[in-house]
Amino acid sequence: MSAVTTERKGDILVITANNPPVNALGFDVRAGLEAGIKEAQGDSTVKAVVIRCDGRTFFAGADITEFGKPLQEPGLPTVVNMIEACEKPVIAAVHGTALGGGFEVALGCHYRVAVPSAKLGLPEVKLGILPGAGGTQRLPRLAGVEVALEMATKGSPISAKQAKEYGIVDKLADEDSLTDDAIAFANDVADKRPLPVTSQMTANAEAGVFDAFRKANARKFRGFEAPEEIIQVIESTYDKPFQEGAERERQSFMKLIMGTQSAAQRHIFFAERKASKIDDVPDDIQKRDIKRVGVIGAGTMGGGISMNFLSAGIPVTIVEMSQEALDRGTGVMRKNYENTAKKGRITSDQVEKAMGLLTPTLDFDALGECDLIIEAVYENMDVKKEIFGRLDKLAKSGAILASNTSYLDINEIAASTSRPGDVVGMHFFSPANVMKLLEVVRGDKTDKDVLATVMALAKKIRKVAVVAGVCHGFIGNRMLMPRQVEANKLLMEGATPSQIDKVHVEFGMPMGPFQMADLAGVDIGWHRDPNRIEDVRDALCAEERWGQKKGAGFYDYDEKRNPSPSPRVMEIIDEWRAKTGTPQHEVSDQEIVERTLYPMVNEGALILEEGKAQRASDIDVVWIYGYGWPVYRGGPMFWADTVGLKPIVDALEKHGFTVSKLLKDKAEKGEKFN
Ligand code: T1G
Repeated sequence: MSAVTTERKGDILVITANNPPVNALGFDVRAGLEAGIKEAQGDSTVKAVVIRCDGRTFFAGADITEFGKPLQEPGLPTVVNMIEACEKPVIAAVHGTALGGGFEVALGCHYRVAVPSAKLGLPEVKLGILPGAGGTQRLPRLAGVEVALEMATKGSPISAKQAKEYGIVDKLADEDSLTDDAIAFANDVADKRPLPVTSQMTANAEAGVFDAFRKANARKFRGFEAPEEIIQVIESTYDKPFQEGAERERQSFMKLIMGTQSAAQRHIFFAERKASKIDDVPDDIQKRDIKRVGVIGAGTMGGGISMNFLSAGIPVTIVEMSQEALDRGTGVMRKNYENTAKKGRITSDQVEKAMGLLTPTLDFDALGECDLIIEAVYENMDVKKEIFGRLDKLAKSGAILASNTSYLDINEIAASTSRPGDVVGMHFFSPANVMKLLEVVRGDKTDKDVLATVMALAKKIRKVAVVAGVCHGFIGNRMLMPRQVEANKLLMEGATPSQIDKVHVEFGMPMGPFQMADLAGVDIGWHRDPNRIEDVRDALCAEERWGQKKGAGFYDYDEKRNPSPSPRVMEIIDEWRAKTGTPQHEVSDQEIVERTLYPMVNEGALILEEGKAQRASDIDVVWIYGYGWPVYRGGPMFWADTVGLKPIVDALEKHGFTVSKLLKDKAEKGEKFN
């Protein structure tokens, strides 16, 4: 079946592409479009052209799987320029998501007709590149510089309605008659001489718009190369002839796509999708039907977890021990929704709809109606085993019993039931209604259909799910531990909290180990005996320096929670350096990298060795979506490949670490993780 076919509808030639799953603009599609335009040009009875796609969406962009391979002509810029140069009006019929090169094809057309549910966007920046088929030239001319800067540097799609307001879409069609409406539009303009976007006046730009845009987005773009490159391309070409601008765009495109950041971001694009696949579970396995979710615990985690399902339209029964705790929990959920509505991200109707799906109750037995029950209570194995013992008796047959534990043994919890096959870990990351990562912890006896059901549900609630095996801390928190141990040691040896955190923030992390401790709570896991002081952390906790929530932790905080280095903390650290007799030395930033980041790679290799993660790219996904690892570095294992495994092994051995067998073997063989 050809990827592109043509069909006459009266005077109109309809060019249809069909390249599942998303009509990516691979070679066959590009060649087919080229042939279709040539057919229209060569047939005097053709008065106008409609370009459309079968399936779920208009072109979703260039075929990312072709990147890195020799380009097969015609390249996409050539095809888009051909469309634009056609002497007959070409109309794009847009549905689904016209993204990247797909949007650029539409911009090369002379008109755009779209259904209201369509979205149009330039997500190339999320792959570390830029619109490389004229998007940086046509969009400023069509919709203005500000719209082009916003769309191209942030990569978020806009609705067809918004696109019409910007002058990008010429007509909104009915959802169920797009092709007919596009053909009718084509007939209306058939006798008009097509006016290519690039023949229009160059774009106009307010003075200072580029520097103002840079300043307003400096924090968001920190560390990324592509956004600044895009700003420079538009800034240097918006008032120049199209050909000159197109050449500048091509140069920047080539520079970015050859770079490490783009390789990292493309790696994560595919890694995120690969993570949803479980090697020994067929995609088409029958999944369980989840009509109602039960959540035990209406605290921070239980409330956040519940919101994910409510927002996806799934009813939730939430159980607490006291009315006061229940009211507090549901109040926090409502407040969270209302805050989101204040930002314009959801409507007040959506708030009421979500909250309307919530059934708060003190009646534990109400969980008997649920198809999935998620326990989100205190991190204590005895408490969890008691709860699962009760669930075993009251939950309906086939209900999935999940724990939100962040490190406890799922096998031990499962053993407290007569149905270990129904038991699984669902480790949400706080705040659970915001963080995208979900670690799905596979017990030794967890049934395959339970895993498949939870993975599919994760996609429905817009989470990125990664399967982890049972071990202390699963994948993410397990790798956090060696980082924290070493950070504490470096503190004793001469480094300061600020220096260590600064190295991590400059690396691209949202915050360093001590900033993170202050945010999460220095007192998490503390024995709570102020008289038992065995290290710096105990000393801080004994003085109620529990972190941001107390206005003081490793840092001092003002009323707006702005941190500043704390003289008192340095006194405590100095006391403990003396008390333990720890030899002091000048700690370099490089040593901090080698002793806090390299051990994470080593732990990741152990996780792979033990089979607690399916693939190295899964570990990368965990750290991007669970901890804010900079996506332009591709995750810990991808980043290790870019550093080189041999230098990492040498540094780990220099610092006295025991290097995992897998890491050592790969280093010796010159292999990579990904
Ligand atoms: N190329 C190749 N494969 C793609 C693809 C693409 N552009 N987009 C998606 N796929 C695959 C994906 O890997 C998965 O495969 C399947 O399609 C379903 O995707 C010149 C150079 C369109 C919103 O960045 O945002 O154009 O895992 O699971 O959740 O300027 O896919 O099933 O084997 O994501 O419904 C710009 C990327 C490219 C869009 C659909 N375009 N795609 O989401 O399904 S660069 C993009 C998406 C470019 C030009 C430049 C989403 C989607 P598999 P999915 P979904």
